[in-house]
Amino acid sequence: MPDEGDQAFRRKDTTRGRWHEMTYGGALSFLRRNYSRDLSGVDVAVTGVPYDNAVTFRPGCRLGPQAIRAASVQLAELKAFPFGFDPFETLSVVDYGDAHLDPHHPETVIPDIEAHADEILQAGARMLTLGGDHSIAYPLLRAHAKKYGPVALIQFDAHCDTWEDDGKQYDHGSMFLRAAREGIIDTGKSTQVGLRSFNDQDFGFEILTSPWIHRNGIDAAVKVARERAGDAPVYISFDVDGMDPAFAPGTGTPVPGGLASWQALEFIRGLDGLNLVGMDVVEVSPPYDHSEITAIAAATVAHDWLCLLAKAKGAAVVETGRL
Ligand SMILES: [Mn+2]
Repeated sequence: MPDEGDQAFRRKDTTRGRWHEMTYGGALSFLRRNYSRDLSGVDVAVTGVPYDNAVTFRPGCRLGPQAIRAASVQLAELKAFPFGFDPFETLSVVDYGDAHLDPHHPETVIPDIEAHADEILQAGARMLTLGGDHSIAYPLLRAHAKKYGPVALIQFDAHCDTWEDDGKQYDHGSMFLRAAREGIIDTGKSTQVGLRSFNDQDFGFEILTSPWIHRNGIDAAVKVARERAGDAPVYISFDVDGMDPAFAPGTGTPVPGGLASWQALEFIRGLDGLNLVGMDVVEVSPPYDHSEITAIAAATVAHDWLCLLAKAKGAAVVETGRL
């Protein structure tokens, strides 16, 4: 298992022959970082989970990691906006490649993602995970809770993803209820951001719907999420369908009335100073995207999270202009 996947980079024995792997997965490298499986001294490992068997409507987000990596390259050139620094002068980041999965044995996928996450977290790095459908957050949360204890979840989404299932099924609309019941999310410290779907219960989450955010503004929304999280370990799960289809058309279950990309970015940047332990960016479906709109937005929120980690580690913000 540890030697499988990304064979173009990792196969050492021969230049000949074909090999079996997910041809739709593999590393292009996020933000032009080095591809590496050596995590000594590494602060953050960026990794893809190219899996979309758990979608309920349009598929395609197994191609998300490659699209987000490809879209990220234009952020790799200049100093980060609005921070005014190069985050990689402070923060050591590698592209760890993708989790190697066997989608034709779906019962293996959850444990394999969790093992992949354990490998990274136990080596001492934080994870920035590129999905994949939103179901991948469940094994990621299990691995993070093993390391950090129950996490405060800040979930960007059009949907609550806390619907009941039969306890055996694995879809991208029920995993946060399962995670809450397992105690790996502290719902009392968690916030769902941008919702515009209905569920009879909130299961203890604070829900900031998109209409509420549109009426009350980003600052008020950020304040709620910050106060709830306190000093708890914060895991951000960013489903791109939290954004409006105008800003994120390339996704499987788009819902009108969502956040603009600027609102999402302002929200992420507003989480500065919290105990940020992990992030995933999920549900980018390139076949439904146009002009890389969705993939660029996804790459940018991920990039800004890295900048917050760099700032927490001492990178000095340079302010020019009115921010
Ligand atoms: Mn979701």
